[in-house]
Formats: sequence, C-alpha cells, structure tokens
Amino acid sequence: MARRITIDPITRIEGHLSVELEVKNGRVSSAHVRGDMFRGFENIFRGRNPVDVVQLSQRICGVCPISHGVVSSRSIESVCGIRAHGNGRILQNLALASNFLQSHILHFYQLCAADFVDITALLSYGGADPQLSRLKEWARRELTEKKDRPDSFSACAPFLPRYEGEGMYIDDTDANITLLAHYVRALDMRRRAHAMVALFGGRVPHAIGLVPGGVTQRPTRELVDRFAMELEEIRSFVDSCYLPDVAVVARHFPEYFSLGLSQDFLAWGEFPERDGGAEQFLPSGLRTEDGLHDTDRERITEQVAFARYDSDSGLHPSKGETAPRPEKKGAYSWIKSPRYDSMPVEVGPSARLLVAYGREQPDVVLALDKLTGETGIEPPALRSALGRHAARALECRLLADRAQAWLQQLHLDAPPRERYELPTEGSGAGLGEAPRGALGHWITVEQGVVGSYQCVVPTTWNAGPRDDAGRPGPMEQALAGTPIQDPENPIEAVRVVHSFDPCIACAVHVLGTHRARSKRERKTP
Ligand code: NFE
Ligand code: MG
Repeated sequence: MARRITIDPITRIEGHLSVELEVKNGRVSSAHVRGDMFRGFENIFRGRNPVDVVQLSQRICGVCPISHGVVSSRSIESVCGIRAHGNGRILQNLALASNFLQSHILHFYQLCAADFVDITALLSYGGADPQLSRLKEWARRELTEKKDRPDSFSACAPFLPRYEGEGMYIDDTDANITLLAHYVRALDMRRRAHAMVALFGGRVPHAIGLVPGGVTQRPTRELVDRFAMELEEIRSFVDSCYLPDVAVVARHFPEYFSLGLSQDFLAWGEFPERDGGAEQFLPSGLRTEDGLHDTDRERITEQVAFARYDSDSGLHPSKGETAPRPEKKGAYSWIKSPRYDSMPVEVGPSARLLVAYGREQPDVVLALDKLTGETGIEPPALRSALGRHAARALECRLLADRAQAWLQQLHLDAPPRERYELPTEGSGAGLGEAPRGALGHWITVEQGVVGSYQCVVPTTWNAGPRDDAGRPGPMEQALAGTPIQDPENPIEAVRVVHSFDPCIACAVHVLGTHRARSKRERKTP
C-alpha cells in the first residue's frame, strides 16, 4: 500500500522547501519538491542604473552573493563589449573561489553533519581538549537540564530534535567527537574565507568592491600575503579535516554512493584562466549518458506547467516573462523548471567535476584518479548523494591549490579592473558557476536603465518541479527509489535532498511579472 510522507519544512537549507513523497514497498515511488516562497527579485532591478545590479543581485542570497556579483558583472561586460582581464579577472576568481570554500564547508558541517553525526557521543568525551570539554559541558546541559522543560524544543539546537532510529547515526564515538570538533573549527574556516573575499571585495557577504571588469581594490603585497595566509589555513583544514571527514561518512553510509542518482549534468564552467580566451579552470559541458557535449546557452527554456506562474511556458530566459499566480491549478512550486534541450539536468559540484574529468582537465583527472586509487570509488559515483559531498570536498582542494597559483599571477599595485562605457541600449548575458552550480543572468539596457533582467539559478535547475511534459526535476528524480525504513523518520530522503545543497532564496528570485514600465516611469535612482 502506498503511503504519503510530507517533510515540511526541510531544515538546514537556505529558504523554504518541502517534499511530498509517495512510498511503496519501503521505497519512494514518486516525489514532488516544492519551493514554498515567492520573492520577485528581478522586478526590483528594472528601471535602475545597470551597474547597481552588481550590488542588488548579490542580495538574492547571502550564501552565494559573489557568484551573483561576478555573473551580473559579466552580463554588463557583455553589454559593454569588455571582459575582465589581468588583475580584474584573477581577483574575481580569487573572491569567487573563497566563496566556494566558505559555502562548501558550511554545507558539509553546519548543514549536513547532523544527518550523520551523533551529538550524544560528546557526553562520553574524556579528553582534555579545552574546546571539546566546553562543547561536552554545553551538550550535557542541553541534553539533561533542558530536556524536560517546556521550551525543550530549542534544547541542543541545531542538533536536536532529530529523526531517531536504530543505527541512524555514526556509532563510533571517536569519529562522532572528531566530526563535532571539526564542526566548530569549520565556523572559523568560514570566517577566514569571508575575510579573503573582503580583502579584495571590500566587505562580505555582499561585496561592495565587485564591479564590471574586476574589483575596486588594487592587489598590494600586504593584501596578497594576508589572502595567502588565510588560504593556507583553509587548505590545510580541507586536507586534514574536510576530505577525511567525508571519507568517514562514506565508510559508515556507503549505500549513499548508489542513492540519490542523477543522469545528466550541465556546467557553464568557471574561473577564466586566460585573458581573451575561453579556457576555464573548471570547463563547461553537458554530460549525458551518451557522452560529453559542448553547451549552447540558446537551448535553455524555463517551463512553468507546474510552477505558480501565468506566463507562456518554454521561454528562453532572455525573453522570459513571468506573472505570479499563487492559485494556479495543478501548480505546486514557486520554482520554475529550466530545461536544457528539453532535458532536466543536474548542476553543481558533481556536474563540474564530471565535465572537467571528461574534458581531461589535468588537475581534476589527477584528483579523481587518486580518489579511485585510494578508495576504489570511480568518477561515475559522483552522480550520487555521497558523490556530491565528495565532489564539494575535492573541489575545495582543487580551488585552494589553484588560488595559490592565481595569487602568483597578480600584478602588484596595478589596476584591478577594466574601464568601460555603458551604452544606453543593448543586451547581454553572463554565465558562470555558483557553489551550487550553473548560473546565468540576462540583461537588457533600455534608455540607459535596466529594461529587463532574468536569472536562471542552480537550485532552479536542481529543485524545479515537473516540466510541461510531466518529467520530474533532477531532485525529484533522485528521490525516486530511495528506501525509507521508517516513514515517521524519513532521514534517507532528507539526506538525498541535502546532498544537492538547495538554496531557495536563489531559486525563487523570479522573473519580471508585468510589462515593462513605460520609459517615462522609469527613473535611475
Ligand atoms: Ni543561495 Fe546560489 C549558489 C546561486 S543557489 S546559494 O550556489 O546562484 O541556487
Ligand atoms: Mg529566474
């Protein structure tokens, strides 16, 4: 007999997401993923000075603002016919790579660790490490003194309340304690990664110093040295904690290498390596069952049959027009369904590494072959829930190494950006990668201000609902087949959802809802 399970909200993600599962014979037979909020962000950009969008679009999200800043800069660069080069290109790479490090570390430790780690193991800690002793005392107070109080719901947050069940969490006390100690260290690593963005971006999370063509801060010896120092701390954390901790989770939950699977993957590519050239550190590509293909940005459509929008379905984002319709019959999500050549595709760290491996990017080949040599895990395993965690940790290692090389390429005290002149009419697009995957911004400039602006964002690709043909989105497909041991404690489904690192703030920024305001009404602030 089929049973329905609703998980609402999914916690430890950014934003408001819920899933509805139909479970038959102990497995998910069908999943509906719902983005539960409406924002209308792109409307805010219309009628503004185009350059303001670099700042405004960063407000879409506090987790991945640098990718929105860099990609919106690119959209304006394409209107102006320039490209960030030299210091501008490298400094944007460094700021973005720092944000990837911050975001991936946040995801594994602060957002996902509690799916695997047993907080109660802390109570058995008998060592003398001052930080762990403090943590143990905190856990003891939370778990004992607060347990029976009426406000106990908040006790030991964010670790409790949690799903409960036999063998649900790691059963090795030392492994749990180590992971919890790293959970705390991860907070410091994230602070350092934010500080790295701020060195060249001025502040964080919303970097005021990002501009079309580069950043506003010249690279000085002192700033480069400070960046290198923080980077080395994070690199060493990735090596000594993050990668081994993912391996610990993999040892205890190896079945997640064959759960939460995706078939097809898309990456726009990121981290331009040469001035004027197309080469990227992580290249673009479409990885399908029948191989690797070049990408074509014209093949995107956004479908809305099951999304709460009134506009025509299947529009290219440059023509996108969307009117919110909360009560639309049959619609169940505020997230649209982007499709590439009509296909649902997963975007994100696994997509990037699978594409890069297929393109024989030497650093990625080395990293993945080493992983196979040491663990027997082959690259196709990146298509899974655990594979996504492994891909993030490996990507941190790759970026931390590469960022050291980029630092060496900077021209000290030389200008950090291009000069540009903004035309009063034009259109353009910026494509790139955010920590969670392929990101695109499309802009038109009319009479010197933003006429229309549209973003197609990683979580829109991954967490969108069924499309016009009724095909489920990537996360919905990945959930199907997941075994659910106890419908009252469906942690398996949560682990699959979390592996995508969904961010709903990004996903439901939303296209323009009304006809453009008349030219007379538009004013540059
Ligand atoms: Ni709000 Fe974002 C990333 C973007 S996700 S986190 O990474 O763009 O859809
Ligand atoms: Mg959009």
